[in-house]
Amino acid sequence: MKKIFALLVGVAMLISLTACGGESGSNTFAETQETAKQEVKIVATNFQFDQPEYHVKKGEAFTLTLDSKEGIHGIRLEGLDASLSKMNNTKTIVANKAGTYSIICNVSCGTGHSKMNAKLIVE
Ligand SMILES: [Cu+2]
Repeated sequence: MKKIFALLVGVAMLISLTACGGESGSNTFAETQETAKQEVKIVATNFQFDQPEYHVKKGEAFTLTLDSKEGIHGIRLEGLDASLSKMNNTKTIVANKAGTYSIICNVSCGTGHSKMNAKLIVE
């Protein structure tokens, strides 16, 4: 009887460990072929993005577009494998998880480079 109980505990622990591992391994954002329902346009100048935060809905495809109005900038979004640049400036993405994710400039654009950051909030 004790052996069965120990076995059950062991199996339960294994299941919970596997569930945790699966979650941390998956990306928050993925590129998609779906038609976008939302649009996030980030306008970059020297040396800031036009808004401190941008909002999207979880599970709804959105286009993320970088408009470099002044200077050359790029975008690195936390949880997305790809990045945006001046030449490759739009992507359709879907968010799988709610949360707040950082947006930073990934091009060494000048003296204010380190101040170029914003947040993407998935609701
Ligand atoms: Cu920069």
